Amino acid sequence: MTEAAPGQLRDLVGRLEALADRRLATRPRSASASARATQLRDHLRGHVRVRANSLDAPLLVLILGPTGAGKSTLFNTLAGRAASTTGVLRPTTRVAVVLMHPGDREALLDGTLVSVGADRLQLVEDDTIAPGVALVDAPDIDSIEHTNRELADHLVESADLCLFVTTAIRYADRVPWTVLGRVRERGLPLVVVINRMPADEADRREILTDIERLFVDAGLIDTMASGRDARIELVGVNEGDIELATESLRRSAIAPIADRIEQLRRDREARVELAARALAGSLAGLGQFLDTIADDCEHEAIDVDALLRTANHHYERELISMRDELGRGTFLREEALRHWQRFVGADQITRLFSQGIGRVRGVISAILRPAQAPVAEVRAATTEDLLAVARLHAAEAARRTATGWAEDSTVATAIADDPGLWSTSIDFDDRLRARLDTWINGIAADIQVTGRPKQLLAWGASIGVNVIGTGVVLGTFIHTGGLTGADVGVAAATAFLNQKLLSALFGEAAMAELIAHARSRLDEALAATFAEELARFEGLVPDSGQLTGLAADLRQAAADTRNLPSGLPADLRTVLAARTPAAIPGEDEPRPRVDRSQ
Ligand SMILES: Nc1nc2c(ncn2[C@@H]2O[C@H](COP(=O)(O)OP(=O)(O)O)[C@@H](O)[C@H]2O)c(=O)[nH]1
Ligand SMILES: [Mg+2]
Repeated sequence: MTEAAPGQLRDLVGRLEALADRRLATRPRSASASARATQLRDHLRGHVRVRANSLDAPLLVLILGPTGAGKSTLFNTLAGRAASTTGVLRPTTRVAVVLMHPGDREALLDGTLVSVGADRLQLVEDDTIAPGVALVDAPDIDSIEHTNRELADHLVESADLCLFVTTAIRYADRVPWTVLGRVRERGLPLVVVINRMPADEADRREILTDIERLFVDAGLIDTMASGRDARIELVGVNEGDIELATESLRRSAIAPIADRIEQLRRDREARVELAARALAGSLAGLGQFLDTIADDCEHEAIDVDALLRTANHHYERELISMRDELGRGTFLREEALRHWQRFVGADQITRLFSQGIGRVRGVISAILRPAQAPVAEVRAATTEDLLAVARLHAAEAARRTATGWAEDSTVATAIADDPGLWSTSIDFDDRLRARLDTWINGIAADIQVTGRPKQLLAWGASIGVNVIGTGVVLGTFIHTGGLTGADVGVAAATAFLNQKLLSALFGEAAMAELIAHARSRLDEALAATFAEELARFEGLVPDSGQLTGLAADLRQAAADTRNLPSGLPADLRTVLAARTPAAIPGEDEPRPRVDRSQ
């Protein structure tokens, strides 16, 4: 035994709680994965933390089972009063009814019950019972109301002992194995109470044998058959007469259970032993549970990657097909091209070009009349036409991505709930327009840089940087090399003249460089806008790297949990029990054995 053991456990619990919170923050994608994450958090907070702090904190004995099994009747009988509503009208128990000594109230509300909402608790305080054991009547685990089942599940995570109530009449179709599976998984000590047993000895034996067989089939047997320390015990309770005033049975009818509770109330050592057993069960189950949650995270990371690949694929494909379309210049409206063609194709210029570029440079500025250049018109038309093409392609990518994602159950709801995801986002035009403005201004800046060493600034000033810039803008889309035989007409003619003009001003190489630079910056602007569109989808799923990182941390924690000193709960028993003065009268009395055939 080491004093360090409880500290080591508490440190681990802190780490595990942080992992549970991280897992919940990733919004688990399936109902079962989500339930596991919630169970881990509830279990750590409501049980492991509480027990790591004290094995002496009040025990939580949970009465659990399907509707109509007689849980509330059992509870009332143990409480000695009609504390919990019983009856055939369902559902009757919507809250957790807690019978406790007033002295245990604070420890329970700050510990085991800390995360159960006050509105879900009905506290029944009784100062005539001994402190140390709280008895809880849970809502039905098969309640049609989701919040009732949720509360019952929550209590399973906190309890130290589960009294699972079923009836001799309908046990076969009334044992909800999922809950018992979790009880087993988290190592919660379990007593199965078979209510309303017939008086006939042979009938009783038959029922018990049959129930035992069901537990074998459900894989719960290995913990059942091993005798005195078995985690599952079967206890039969005879059919009794209901006392209407107290909605309960005669106490003698439930003697085996009443004796067990009484024993725990009387004997501190028995309580500490049960608390240690519950904690040991928890610690034994945690490693596997953490690994399962790590599996969940890894599976999700794979699913998320697949979804992201689909989305990326559609946006990339549309971006490529849009680039292709832009490179052919066919998206530009003819009207604007015609105006530009008239401007750069003035008779004299065409004639000058035919005389050789070197000689025309000096006179171009004299011939071109910047005031007549349809700069604003071409610029506006180009921007609008570009926007229209981009919008079409982005909308197509969105539609294809949404269609694909709608097939995936984990994001289907998010996709269905947001009609905006099926098209471009509302501010698509604004964002792209702003980028295109920046792009065009960037071209003007490029021209000034390119023009300086060639002493073109003076020309630029007289022709107008904006005019030349418009030529470069158009040159990005229409160029003789990119036009095929089919694309004759105004685009081809304009491309030819536009190129002549630009190469006359800058020379072939500098012109090509200007245009290449403009094209790549346009690509960036479009890609950035598409990336923002894609981000709307990416925002719907957790980051897959975050999920794999979390999985790795969970696996490490699982290993650390397995590496806890094996005798730790016993160590805790010694360390924690040593802190509190014992001396509750009667604690040395032998513990009565519960007879399985009762
Ligand atoms: N006659 C008789 N009725 C019982 C017995 N146990 C439970 N009941 C009745 O069965 C019904 C359901 O019991 P209740 O305690 O409300 O079940 P719960 O839904 O599990 O809480 C009630 O009408 C009880 O009076 C019993 O041993 N004998
Ligand atoms: Mg009830």
